Amino acid sequence: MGNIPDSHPRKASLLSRQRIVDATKDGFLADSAMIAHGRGEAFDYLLGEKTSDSAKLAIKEVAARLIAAKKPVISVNGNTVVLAGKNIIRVAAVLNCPIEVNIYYRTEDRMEKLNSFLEKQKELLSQENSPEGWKGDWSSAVMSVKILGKVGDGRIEGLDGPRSVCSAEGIERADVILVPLEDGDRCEALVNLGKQVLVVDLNPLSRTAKMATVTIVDEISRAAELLLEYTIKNDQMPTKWNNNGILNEALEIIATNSRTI
Ligand code: PTJ
Repeated sequence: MGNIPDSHPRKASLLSRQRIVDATKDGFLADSAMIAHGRGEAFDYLLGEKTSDSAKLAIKEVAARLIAAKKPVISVNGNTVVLAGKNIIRVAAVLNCPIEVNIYYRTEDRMEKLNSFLEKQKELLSQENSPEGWKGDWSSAVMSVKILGKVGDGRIEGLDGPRSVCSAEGIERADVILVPLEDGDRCEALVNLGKQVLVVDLNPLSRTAKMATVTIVDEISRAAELLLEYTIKNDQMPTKWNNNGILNEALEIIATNSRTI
């Protein structure tokens, strides 16, 4: 995969696909991770494989709400860690908020692997220069990001079985949760608990996209990069957000692109 020329129009997509393939072999991902990724790819293709202006507005809104939150948390699953783990850690460092590994297909082995992967990434990122526009001690900001989730001492009321398990210090007590690639039931349960649920989902028709407080209809690695930029910029307060409006705009883009393909 290293030999895809930069000029290849779908280079980013092919590299992401390979990351998913490699991480599956290494046991980081759920068996159905490729199916989920493929569904995402199909929607991304229809969206033109770029971040729309309305998705940019949603990313800005998410940045503002995470900054204004009292107890924010970023919940990550396997696909998110593999595709956007580095920028998610950078965002958490800027926000000074924890990351919780919370996976749909929970096994001790995957929890352990994802957790130690993020801890290793933290060490690497702590050696890098601080991101553009950020001032302060980057190394200590990165190393202070707590990776939660191994201890499942919290519960999400309204869900049964392993899906209800979470960290008491993370999701259970959070007022604002950023949770990319969320599933519909859990999104609904978290909203019912009075939490703000901020999601990233390429499918504007998914139950998650419709249930969430703010939906970013964009690919997670692109969205995470912009979220980092906007979180550092910190130039906006949360607004009175019309999430249905943003979903309709995504559907309009798909409709327009479908006519011109
Ligand atoms: O790591 P686990 O055990 O938590 O499992 C993670 C997956 C993603 C396998 C699990 O949550 C799952 O099965 O998800 P779904 O129900 O298939 O939903 C995935 C949603 O994410 C779909 O609506 C996809 O369109 C969307 N999606 C997939 N890839 C991306 C994406 N959205 C943004 N960026 C992507 N790269």
